[in-house]
Amino acid sequence: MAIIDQPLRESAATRAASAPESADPRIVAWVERLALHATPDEVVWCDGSQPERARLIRDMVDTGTIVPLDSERRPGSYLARSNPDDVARVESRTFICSEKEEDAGPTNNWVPPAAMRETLHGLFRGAMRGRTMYVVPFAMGPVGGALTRYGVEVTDSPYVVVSMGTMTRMGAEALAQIGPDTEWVKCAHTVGAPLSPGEADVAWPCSTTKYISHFPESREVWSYGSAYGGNAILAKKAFALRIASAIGQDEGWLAAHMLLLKVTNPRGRVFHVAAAFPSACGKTNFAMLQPTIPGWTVETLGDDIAWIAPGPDGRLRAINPEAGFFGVAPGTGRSTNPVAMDTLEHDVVFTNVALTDDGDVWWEGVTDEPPTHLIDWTGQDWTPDADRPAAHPNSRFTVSAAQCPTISDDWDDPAGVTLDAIIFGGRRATNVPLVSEARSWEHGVFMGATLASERTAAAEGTVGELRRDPFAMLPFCGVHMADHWRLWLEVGAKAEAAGGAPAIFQVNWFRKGADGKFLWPGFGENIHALAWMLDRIEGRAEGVDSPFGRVPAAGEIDYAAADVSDAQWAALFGLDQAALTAEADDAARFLDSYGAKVPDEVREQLAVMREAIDEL
Ligand code: GTP
Ligand code: SPV
Ligand code: MN
Repeated sequence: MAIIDQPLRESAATRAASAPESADPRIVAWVERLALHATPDEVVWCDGSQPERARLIRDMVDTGTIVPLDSERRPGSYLARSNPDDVARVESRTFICSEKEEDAGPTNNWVPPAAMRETLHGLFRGAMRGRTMYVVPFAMGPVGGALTRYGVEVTDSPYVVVSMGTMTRMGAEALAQIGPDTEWVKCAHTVGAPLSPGEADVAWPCSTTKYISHFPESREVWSYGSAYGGNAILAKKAFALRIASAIGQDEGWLAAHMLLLKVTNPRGRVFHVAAAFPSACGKTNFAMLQPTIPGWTVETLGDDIAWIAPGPDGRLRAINPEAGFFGVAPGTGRSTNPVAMDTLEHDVVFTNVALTDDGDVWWEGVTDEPPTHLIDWTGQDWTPDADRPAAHPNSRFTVSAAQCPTISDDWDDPAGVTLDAIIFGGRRATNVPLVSEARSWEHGVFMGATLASERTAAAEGTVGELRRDPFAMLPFCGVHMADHWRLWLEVGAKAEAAGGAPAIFQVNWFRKGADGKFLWPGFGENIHALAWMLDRIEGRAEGVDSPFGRVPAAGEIDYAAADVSDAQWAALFGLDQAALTAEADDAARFLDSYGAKVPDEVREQLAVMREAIDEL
């Protein structure tokens, strides 16, 4: 072994030493150490150029990791099929390794950092043998921007490199920004599938052992064994939410699992809105909303993550730290999300969707009727009589934000945009009304803290089961969740003192009738709820009180225009005292599960809600 390893190690170290001139010595040293330990065949520093991307894509086509799609139907686009055991985030294998357990909180898997480092050290030893180690410098946010942060991901997956190239500002420009005083996040990733000399590779290398480990204090992420999405594209959930939520605690800003959009009303007034919905609950769709009410325009700034910080005037400003969309394919179609369909016409990497006989992609919901024959996401023949979906429910597209037709001019403004409204929402078959407005910032924080949703395919677990997903951050909070709530209270209080915090609302597009069908048509019709929220901000709508805050008064939303009947409308706002009491009891148990750190302000809001329920 040692004899084989020796020359490889030397070549790896030599290449690491030949890092770009602009590379900070700390990065070079870190890469060198990692290369000596993980023993890749070679080390490649990525510059983010088009030729580099083309080379990586060619290599992946050669190894079968991706399949080129028909160049007339879908120019510049590819299909990747993952290992069937590597299809979503693995929350049970995601760890927060803060020094103190109380800083991770009861809803994160905590492992003492020293123990996790030892485990990872063992796993990473020789893990990249037979592979190339890519060094991927990246910026989260516009390069040079005030809220922008930097990181370096080291990975042995070309699929991850190409994904990082789409999802972040990746390459030489980002690297040049990391100087001796720049804080940068270390992201180490391996698929955990070393190759022996002469051993043939597989299309999607990964391991049955998986560790997605975060060290909030030292701003590090170490990911082993998966190449899928948030497990491996470490700029995204690992850095921009888990590590960023820890940085935000130290610096007084908020990392949020939120889309960002700009909306212009018929009178020309512009609003910026951030919305938190749990995974696979409609962020991408809402960010690309095509209003059905004439005179309203919605533009897209981001579809998954927002960083929110006090601006120079004290009001809250937000940026989308990402540069692309890693969006859910199933359910995306011309009738639901035409903007996404336009965005996906070229230069897309699809993962785990089905392949048509003419070299294009297909997934459930893209057309009403499936083609008569497909190759499904596992590579098997598929016909409409098959009793399994052709595309995996968590199949996704990776595409540059810049090619979205509704992308807003200010989506990459380094200063960010001033926020007017914040929305929380989840999938709730019962209880939660279509739309309501928080009575205060504290009430809004309570709405976020007690947010619940039925599970989706975006992570392992039983689809449909109700779980609390505070701030849509349950799987993404790198700190104790109640500390996250405390920070929200503090940041809001400061913004209010400085001239105004955004108004907070709650929505639910997913309430069902007795027949089990959605009561609300959703998608483009969601503008009715959004317009009401912004009318409230402008003082053009009054609303009426309810246990959930202000809800639309009669006549304030023209639901008939959305083809919703009076009975459906009533059901969308139906209040069942017994069910709401049970809901409040559940919320109380949920808050208790976070112990003494739960802010009094949040508990007080539950008491207010209970009183309102008792009075029904
Ligand atoms: P992540 O990328 O996992 O964070 O998901 P997301 O929150 O961006 O969710 P996305 O917009 O991709 O939507 C997920 C699923 O919900 C898709 O199948 C959509 O078609 C569906 N969906 C989105 N908006 C609506 C809506 O207003 N009504 C209904 N019924 N379904 C919706
Ligand atoms: C989510 O699950 O919320 C996603 C997909 O946006 S992933 O990047 O895999 O986390
Ligand atoms: Mn998401």
